[in-house]
This record gives sequence, structure tokens and C-alpha cells, in this order.
Amino acid sequence: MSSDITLYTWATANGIKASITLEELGLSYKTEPIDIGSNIQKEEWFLKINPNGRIPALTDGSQRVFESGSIMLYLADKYDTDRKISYAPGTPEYIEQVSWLMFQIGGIGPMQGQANHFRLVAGVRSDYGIKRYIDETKRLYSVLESRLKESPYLAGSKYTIADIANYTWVHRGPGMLEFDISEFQALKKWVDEIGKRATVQRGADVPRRDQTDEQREELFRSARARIDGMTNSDKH
Ligand SMILES: N[C@@H](CCC(=O)N[C@@H](CS)C(=O)NCC(=O)O)C(=O)O
Repeated sequence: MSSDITLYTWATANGIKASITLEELGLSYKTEPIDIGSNIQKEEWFLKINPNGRIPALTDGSQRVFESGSIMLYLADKYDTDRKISYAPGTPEYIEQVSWLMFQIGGIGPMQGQANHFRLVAGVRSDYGIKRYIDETKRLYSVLESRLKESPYLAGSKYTIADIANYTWVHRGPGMLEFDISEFQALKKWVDEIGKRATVQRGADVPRRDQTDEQREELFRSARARIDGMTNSDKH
């Protein structure tokens, strides 16, 4: 379907939620790469699209949409008229879908984001911070595990934007944070299945970065080694 959509993004867990949703809906869109390492997201022109200075953000004609969760809801409400990846507003499944979407936005995103920060990018080593946020990430994964033991997808019998939002964080988490996803069997099955979708693979590669999985893993390994090489700075 043709559209007037421009997606401002970078291939991170939050960024690819938007591109995977666009791919699932078969919408055409322009991609504006925002290299967050160069702080383009803090430039004046970009703050007019997302006042929070983060990716992803989207414009659809004169409409701006920021926050990955609102982008997903916007696209589903406006373009998913066949209900391919969403439930209709007003149905019990819609509420379930929004609940699991918000679970990711308010739980997995911030907690796993802090775990990534302390384990891979912090300027100091805090064993307390590492443990606190990895433990909380795993607790949140156990909530997903319980749900996926009773339901094939988070909102019910259909794959929806709630699955996409949680998937983009879960598929990388264990590798970055060094824990075994096999601890969560139902979650592993769900991740493996979603990862096979061609739409997900296309959306996860927006904007295209010439980086293999091995190169990415090596970056994570050396980032962890840098933290491991520091002295723990927690005061007891
Ligand atoms: N709650 C926001 C979080 C967005 C976010 O944290 N984006 C990160 C990339 S995953 C970012 O732009 N980081 C750069 C920065 O903080 O300046 C959302 O879901 O869209």
C-alpha cells in the first residue's frame, strides 16, 4: 500500500518495532537513518518530530508520531483494517494486546535497557546495578513465559503488535546479557518462531547496517570485557 510515511530510526530494539510493524502491514515508507551515536536525535529539526529526542519517530503527511508504542498503535488503528496484526478496539483481546504492549514499554524496555547500560556501556562498574537489572529482566521474562505457556501469542490466538514489541527486546537480551533463554522454554519457542518471519527479518534490518551477527556478538563481548576489567565501584 502506498503512503506518505517517513520513519526516522536506527536499528535498535525500539527502532525496529516500527519498521517490523510497517513491513507486516505491507506499507511503503521512506527511511531516514538517525545515527544515535552521532546525536542527530538531539538536533533542533528532529526535536520538532520527537520532543523527547529519541528514535523511533514517524511522520505521516502532516501528522507526527513519537514513542514506539504509539507508532505501533497508530499504524494498527489507521492501516490494519484487515486486522492482520491487531485486534479491533473495544474487544477483550484489544485490551489484552494493549496490556502486553504497555508491559513491554513500561517494564522490559526500561529494565532491560538499564541492564544493558550497566553490563555493556557504563563508565563505572556496579555489580549491584548489573545484578538488580538482570534479575528484573529475568523476572519479566518469567512473566512472558507464564503467559506463553497458556496462550500461543501474548494477546491471544493471533500474532499482534504486542508480540512484535516484546520480541525485539527478547531476541537479543540473553545474548547481550549472557543468560540462557532455554531457562524459558515457551518464550524460546515463541522467539524462534517470530524470528523466522520474512517481515520480521526485513524490518529488523532497517536502516541497513553492514554488520554480521558474529560482528555484533564480538562488540557485545568486548563491551562486557571492558566492564569486567574495572574494579567494582559499589560502596557498602
Ligand atoms: N520510550 C521510547 C524509548 C526510545 C529510546 O530509548 N530510543 C533509544 C534507542 S533504542 C534512543 O533513541 N537512544 C538515544 C538517546 O537516548 O539519545 C520508545 O519506546 O520509543
